[in-house]
Amino acid sequence: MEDAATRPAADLNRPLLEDALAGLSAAPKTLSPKWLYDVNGSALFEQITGLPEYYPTRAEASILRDRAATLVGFVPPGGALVELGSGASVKTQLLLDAGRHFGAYVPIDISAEFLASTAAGLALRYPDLHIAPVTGDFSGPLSLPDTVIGLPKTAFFPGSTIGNLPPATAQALLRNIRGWPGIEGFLLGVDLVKDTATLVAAYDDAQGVTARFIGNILARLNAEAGADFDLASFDYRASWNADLARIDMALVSTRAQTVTLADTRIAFDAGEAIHVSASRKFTRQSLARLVEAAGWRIGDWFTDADDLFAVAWLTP
Ligand code: AVJ
Repeated sequence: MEDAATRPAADLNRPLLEDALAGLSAAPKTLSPKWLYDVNGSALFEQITGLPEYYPTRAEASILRDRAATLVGFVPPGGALVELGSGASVKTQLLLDAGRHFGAYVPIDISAEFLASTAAGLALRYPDLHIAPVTGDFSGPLSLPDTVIGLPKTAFFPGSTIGNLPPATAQALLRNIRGWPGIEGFLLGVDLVKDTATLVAAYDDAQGVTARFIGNILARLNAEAGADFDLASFDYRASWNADLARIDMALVSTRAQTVTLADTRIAFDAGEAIHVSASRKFTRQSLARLVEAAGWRIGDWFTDADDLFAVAWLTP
C-alpha cells in the first residue's frame, strides 16, 4: 500500500487537486460542487432525491407527469432532446415515454461511469431512439455529437441545477445553448423561493444523507488528491442566504487544524467553513431577468400544485 506521501504524482487527479488548491487558498475557502458527483456522490444524490425533506425532485416529477403531453409537444418530430446533468435520467423517462416522436436523446453528465450505465439501460427501454451520451462539464463550453448536429434541438435542464452555478456561469451556459445549431427551445426546471424552514430542511435532512453527500468531497480529496482530511472533524452546515436567495452548503472545521493537500499545508481555524455548494432559488421574475440577459424569454411556466417548483419553457 502506498500512502499519500509516496504515491507517484501521476496517480493524482490533477484537475481536482489544482481546483481544490485554488479554492482552499482563497478566503473564504471554497470547493467546487462539480467534484461532488463521482460514483459515490451520484449515488448519494439519488438517495437525497427520495428523502422526505427533499421536495424538489417529487415536485418537478409531478409537473413533468401532469404536463408531459404539453411539454413533449414543444419538441418537433424527429427532434433531439439534449439533457444537461442527466444523472440517472429518471425524470427524463416521463418525457421519453410521452415523446415517442423524438429522434434522439443526448444525455450530458460529468460522471462518465454513471452516464454509461444509464445510457445502456435507456437503450434497452427505448430501442428505436438514437441515444448519444456526452461526458462533459456544463460549466464550460459544450460540443454536441456529430450524429445530432442537423436535428432541431430542445434543451432540458431539470432539477434546478442551474441554481448551483454562479450567476456568471449560468449566463454563459444559457448563451452557449442559445448558440447551438438548430436550438428551438429550452425546458428549464427551477426551484422556487419559499419559507426558510422548508428550504433548510431540504438541505439538512434528519438522516444526514446530505451531510454525507457534501462530506464525500473531502473523502475524494483524500483518495484522489493526496489529502489527509480527518473527516470526523468537519461538520456539515446548511443555511439560507436571503440576500442572494440561496441555500449555502458548507463544511465547518470543528477545531483548529492543518490539512496537507499533496505538498501544500492548509490551516483551518476552529469554526472556519469551506463553502462547497450554493443552491439558488427563483421567482418567475428573477428567472426572467437571468434568461433575458442571455437571449431567451419565458414562453410558458408550469408549477406543481403546491407552487414549490417550476418548469419554464424558454424560447429564443
Ligand atoms: C440537483 C444540484 C440541484 O441543489 O438541490 C441537493 C444538489 N445538494 N442537496 C440541489 C443538492 C444538496 C441539488 N441539485
